[in-house]
Amino acid sequence: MLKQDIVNKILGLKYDVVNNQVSAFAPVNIALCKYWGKRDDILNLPVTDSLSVSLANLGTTTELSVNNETDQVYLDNKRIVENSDFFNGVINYIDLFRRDPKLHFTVKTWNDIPTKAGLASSASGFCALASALNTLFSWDLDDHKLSIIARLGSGSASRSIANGFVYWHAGKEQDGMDSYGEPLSYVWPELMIGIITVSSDSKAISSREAMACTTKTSTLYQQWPKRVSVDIENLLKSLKRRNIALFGETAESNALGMHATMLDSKPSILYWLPETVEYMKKIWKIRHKGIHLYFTIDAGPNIKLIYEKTDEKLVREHFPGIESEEVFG
Ligand code: 2P0
Repeated sequence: MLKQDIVNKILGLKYDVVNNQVSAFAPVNIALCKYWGKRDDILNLPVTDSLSVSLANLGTTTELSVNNETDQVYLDNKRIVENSDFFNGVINYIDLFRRDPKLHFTVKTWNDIPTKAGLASSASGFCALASALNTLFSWDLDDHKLSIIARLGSGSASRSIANGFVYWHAGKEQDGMDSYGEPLSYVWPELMIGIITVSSDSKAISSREAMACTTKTSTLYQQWPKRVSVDIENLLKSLKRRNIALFGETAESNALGMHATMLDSKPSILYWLPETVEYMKKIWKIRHKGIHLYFTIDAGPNIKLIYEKTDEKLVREHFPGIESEEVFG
């Protein structure tokens, strides 16, 4: 099945531009139980469910307008050259929705976080773009359909549709109509995420390639779906009781489990830098003193701290210069 089939199924074959210029924002989301491995790599359908938390104040803002000349893409106020990876990523996605070949688009996008540095900018980026298209064409999509449309850009974009906790159902259907992000109603006002940027360089190997290599070659990966079920159960339990120990331990261990499957790939994939490991050890040392400080790491070398507001002062003392975010701020 092709992306275009899903777009036609959701939107029909004909629609017109209703607004000439629109703007949309989508938050970054941090996976607490990771999406790692696809059951369909065209539609970005995952092997397992995943669960994330969005950072309400960090994300991507995208301005979309129509013009009659040529497609233009800007990132953080800089014009992106045609046929670069970024340009093609945006325009190939927009092509799924271009009914009139004479219609051209200007896409201006601003990220609050480094692009492609394992800080989930593709998630907020494609979700903001999907959301801007939704307004431009007045599709009036509900969360479920918007999540599916965003997923066609990037898998994790399916979870950037809302603030707070979002559960991405892997689904079983071949067309993926049952694979979407569902906002959860749990609120945890004390919860904090701290971002330690070890490096903002682009990663050498994309998540897509790394996932494909892991699912094909890692023996450990065979255990991954089973462990995800247990981790999700524990995360949901921890959310009900706002149990930071269970929450943090589960998220941290899930992230390390994901990286273990990558190390077990042939060839091995390792996103960490020496500083990443130093920070991990430092966090464990602080935790041994009884502080509820945990971390998660995505497909990059950067660290996201997980803790509660009561420990904000202590965290700032140990990690000066980190960017800390109130999840429900
Ligand atoms: C996640 N990551 O759950 C996992 C954890 C990275 C590590 O989703 O190929 O950019 O576009 O579906 O969404 C990053 O993968 O991959 C990701 P595609 P995506 O957040």
